Amino acid sequence: MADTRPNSLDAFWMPFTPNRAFKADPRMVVRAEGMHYYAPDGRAILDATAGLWCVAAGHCRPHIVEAIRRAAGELDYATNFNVGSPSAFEFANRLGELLPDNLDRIFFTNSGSESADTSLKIALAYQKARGRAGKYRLIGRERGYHGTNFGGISVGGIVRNRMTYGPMVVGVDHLPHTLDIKRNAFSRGEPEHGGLEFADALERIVALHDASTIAAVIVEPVAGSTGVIMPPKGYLKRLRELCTKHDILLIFDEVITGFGRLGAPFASQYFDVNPDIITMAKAITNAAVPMGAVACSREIYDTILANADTPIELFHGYTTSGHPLACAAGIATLDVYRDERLFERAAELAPYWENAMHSLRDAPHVIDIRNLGLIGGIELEPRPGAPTARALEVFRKCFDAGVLVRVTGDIIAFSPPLIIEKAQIDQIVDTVRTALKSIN
Ligand code: PXG
Repeated sequence: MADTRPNSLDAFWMPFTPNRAFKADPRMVVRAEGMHYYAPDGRAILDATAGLWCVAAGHCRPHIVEAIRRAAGELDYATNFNVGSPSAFEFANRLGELLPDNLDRIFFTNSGSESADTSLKIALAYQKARGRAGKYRLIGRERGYHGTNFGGISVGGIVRNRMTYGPMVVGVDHLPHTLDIKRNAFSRGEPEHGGLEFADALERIVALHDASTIAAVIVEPVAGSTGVIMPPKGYLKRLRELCTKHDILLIFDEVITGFGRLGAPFASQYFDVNPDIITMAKAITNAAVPMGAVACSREIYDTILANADTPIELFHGYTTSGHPLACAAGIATLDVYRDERLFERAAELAPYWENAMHSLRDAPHVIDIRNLGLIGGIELEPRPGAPTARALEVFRKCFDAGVLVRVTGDIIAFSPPLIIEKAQIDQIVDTVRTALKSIN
């Protein structure tokens, strides 16, 4: 086997990673297939996180790999500024078939962060195009995660992602987050309490700023990155009602919930709530090539096109928007989802997954367990004086025992590929239980 050891770890500034700790004690993977990563020594590591919520069809799927290889040798790059390449049109059409009715006008980006910022810019452009330029405010949510660009961190609500970066985008306000462990601990699926009152907080924001100044509300249907927070029953429907009532656009950031995570193509369909804009990324190409997209209603697209006062209707885009390799990967990924019925499979496995997650209720340090679709979150009581230490120890112990989990704060998060087998769900639970028992 080729020598896969890098000669130095210094140059690569790793994202969202304690660089010093990692480089002192590195953890590497060099290969992946199906449900597993492989360490340099050949050890298999079960991927309980689908990479970072993105490898929904499992790793290195041959149909996707082949499509990328073919595209790379056929049309390596073409700009989509004024010159089209067929795969971008084909992929946009295919996405339109999966999305909720009428959300079939697709703008391509390269990541979830770019999708979030693109969606906010489209919301503002739409309000201006229809003669409501005064509607400029953007409403996010506490603990929200919409990537790391300036728009996304402005509407986002994770303090460490915001506090270093100055005033950010102005004219932003935030809804309260929906985590309520006191009332909803150990809920199975959508929590019972708080749906209407958390959503009705939008009425207070409207009362404060007036609806005539508000362009859009952006939320994750299920908040992932912050540590898996479910929408309580009725919450998203109520948000939709209020946005409609006040003529405010509703944006769902489906970067983690898109492509079957909840057992439907998008969370919008799972919750039967139609937003005006959906952002996506990650599993859009099974993460085999970076890509994101923003799906807009025809009303938004048509309004912006009809009211443009220059030939270019929207001054926005990326050199690699709709990149041929990404589109080829995306089309092949949708084939795999369809041919293997992976979204249905996620729905079928969800009850087993729920029982497995909640079987950890009596494990040490556990103060809450949350689940929906093939998402799980286990919240630990923080170690006094050392928040996040417990979860990090669990992460390391699980990795050493051959299971990759995610931790954020004192929450362990799970989002396995949709191809997971029941025995592998059992392996995850057993490994986490052993890890929890072994720490103090
Ligand atoms: N929106 C949402 C809802 C996300 O979850 C992004 C936007 C940004 O996507 P990009 O592709 O720019 O990273 C995300 C990303 C975690 C974790 O541990 C989650 C994300 C990224 C990194 C870690 O849960 N989500």
